[in-house]
Amino acid sequence: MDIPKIQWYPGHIAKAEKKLSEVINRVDLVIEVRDARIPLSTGHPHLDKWINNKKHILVINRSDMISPKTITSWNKWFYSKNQYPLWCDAKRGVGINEICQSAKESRFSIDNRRISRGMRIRPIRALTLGFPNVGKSALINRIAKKRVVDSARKAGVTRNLRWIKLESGIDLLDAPGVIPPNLEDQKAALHLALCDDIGEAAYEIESVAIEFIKIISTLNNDKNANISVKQISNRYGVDIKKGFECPSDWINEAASKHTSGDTRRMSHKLLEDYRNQMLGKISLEVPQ
Ligand SMILES: Nc1nc2c(ncn2[C@@H]2O[C@H](COP(=O)(O)OP(=O)(O)OP(=O)(O)O)[C@@H](O)[C@H]2O)c(=O)[nH]1
Ligand SMILES: [Mg+2]
Repeated sequence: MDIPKIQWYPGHIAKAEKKLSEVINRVDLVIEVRDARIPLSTGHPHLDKWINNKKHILVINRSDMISPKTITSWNKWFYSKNQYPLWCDAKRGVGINEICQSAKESRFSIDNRRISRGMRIRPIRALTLGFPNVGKSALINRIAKKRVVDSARKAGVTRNLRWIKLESGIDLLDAPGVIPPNLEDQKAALHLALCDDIGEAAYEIESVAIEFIKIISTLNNDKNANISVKQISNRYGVDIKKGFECPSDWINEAASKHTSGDTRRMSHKLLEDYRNQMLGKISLEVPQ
């Protein structure tokens, strides 16, 4: 891959990881949140260490951003690995009941274990864990049924650890997104950049836009990725298939139509349009 190296590990995340490591032993349940457009790249390489032998619920958020067909094929893929993700759209509140139900089941089994050991029952402690901007805080607000924590459209909104007490006997911990200090997998880093899961300061926008067009070109033959060449071409009045041949020429041509020839602004526009679903429900990763 010829894009400049993508690295992002802001100070607040380093601090948060340190604080997390201090409380992690007191946590009973980890609610892991991933991004449906990139369910593999948003799987944290150190997750097993965080979970240790705690209960674990895998939530794949932003289900509205990929097609139902892609979800079905991901489910087949996950089931074959004995993993059973719960899909949700935390923005609109879809799939939240199933997550609450699963958390309650975890609570019963933790309560029973404490009773069998002669221990007092207390609220269970659940941590929402995942990469920045995947929708952890939005999910907490949905579970709590009111806005209890900040949630907004950029990576790095949650800066501190914050406990939320729920009536259902569950204490939920909102934490900043975590990310490995070293983004060794640069393909995953590119996916994180495209989905706005890492800050823009971490990469050069034109190179990332060029890589985006190359990814679309590769995914174009995969039905699961749900690429609509027509929708993308019509939006900019420039055939995206030309971009498949030479991405930088496509950006130049689109820039001359839309951003007075400014290719940087055009690159930004293309990525923002993708993130705002103006190009359709495109999944950047598909099960292999
Ligand atoms: N389309 C869509 N948008 C979502 C969904 N969940 C969250 N969002 C939006 O994504 C943005 C980021 O959500 P947050 O809840 O702040 O994400 P976070 O994981 O807490 O981010 P950090 O605190 O930065 O780690 C917000 O603008 C949400 O409205 C979803 O399921 N679908
Ligand atoms: Mg947050």
